[in-house]
Amino acid sequence: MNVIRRRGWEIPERLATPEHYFFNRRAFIAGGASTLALAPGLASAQRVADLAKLSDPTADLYPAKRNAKYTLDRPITDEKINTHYNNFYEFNSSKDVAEQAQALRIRPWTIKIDGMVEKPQEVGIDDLIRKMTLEERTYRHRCVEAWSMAIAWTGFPFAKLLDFARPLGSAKYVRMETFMDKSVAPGQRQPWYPWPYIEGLTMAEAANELTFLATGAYGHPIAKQMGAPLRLAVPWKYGFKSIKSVVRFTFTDKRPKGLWEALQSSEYGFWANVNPKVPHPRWSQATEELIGTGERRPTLLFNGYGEYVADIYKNLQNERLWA
Ligand SMILES: Nc1nc2c(c(=O)[nH]1)N[C@H]1C(S)=C(S)[C@@H](COP(=O)(O)O)O[C@H]1N2
Ligand SMILES: [Mo]
Repeated sequence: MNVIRRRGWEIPERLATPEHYFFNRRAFIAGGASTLALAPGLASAQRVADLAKLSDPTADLYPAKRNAKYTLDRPITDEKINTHYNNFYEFNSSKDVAEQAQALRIRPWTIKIDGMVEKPQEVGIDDLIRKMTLEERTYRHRCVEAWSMAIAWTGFPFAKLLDFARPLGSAKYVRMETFMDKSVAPGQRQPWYPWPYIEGLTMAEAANELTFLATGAYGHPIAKQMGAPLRLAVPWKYGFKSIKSVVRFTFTDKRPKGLWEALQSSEYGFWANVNPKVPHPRWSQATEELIGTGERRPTLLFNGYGEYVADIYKNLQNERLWA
């Protein structure tokens, strides 16, 4: 992400507080995997991943069977690269958030479902996951900053969440919200961002077969820096629509305003569909860099997913669909 409103005093987080001391203490307290916790070099990325796998109550559901329908035109991005190049502004505004994000506690984790639904409810993440059938899907991901990755997500279609949530016929949008906890997420102490992170979809977008809620990636529960324990994947839209670490789904008839739209509406809007012909106000969207390989490729309309989603936008040509 890239916003004009960067203040002179907004220093890169990696030059600021040594949060990893804080993280080490937490990982220790979290316990559960005490042999790992006692091992030297705990903070290494591999050990963090091992710890997550051991302590996740749904770890037995991975790896899930791959859905062969969704294929890629490029190799899956190496997991080490993907887990060390992330946008997660709750922690910091560099791509280097992996270590800080380990401070997030992802159990217990309650999802609230409210607004225009038959019955508002709260559900624990493990109960929700066990009501679903997990599958693996390979999707491309195109950030508005003109880089891309390819990921093997594990999760379930958003349509299954709709079955569970039972929204009323009068609901027009689903508004999603990320956790809010300044004590673990230093970025949330930066008051110029309109926290919490919000994103929204129309009901037609939410119900589209591509719209996916990821609980895992690379064959195991999803890494914290990628949005554990539940994140959205809408691969025909710019990456900022794919909200991480969701705690709430609200069904509404008002169009939700996302964090980036609230911050800079001249650059980031509601629809944010990928289109190589419509430049961002400050850079071209014609090509993208494949993270990890350095390769540049032409960007595809709807990020290559037009056959699934173009129909949604047929009668919306007067809307700002591409930013
Ligand atoms: N809560 C939250 N969700 C978020 C973001 C964020 O900063 N906070 N960044 C977005 C952006 S700009 C992108 S490109 C993707 C990055 O996902 P990744 O780190 O798994 O590649 O997450 C999106 N979802
Ligand atoms: Mo992004």
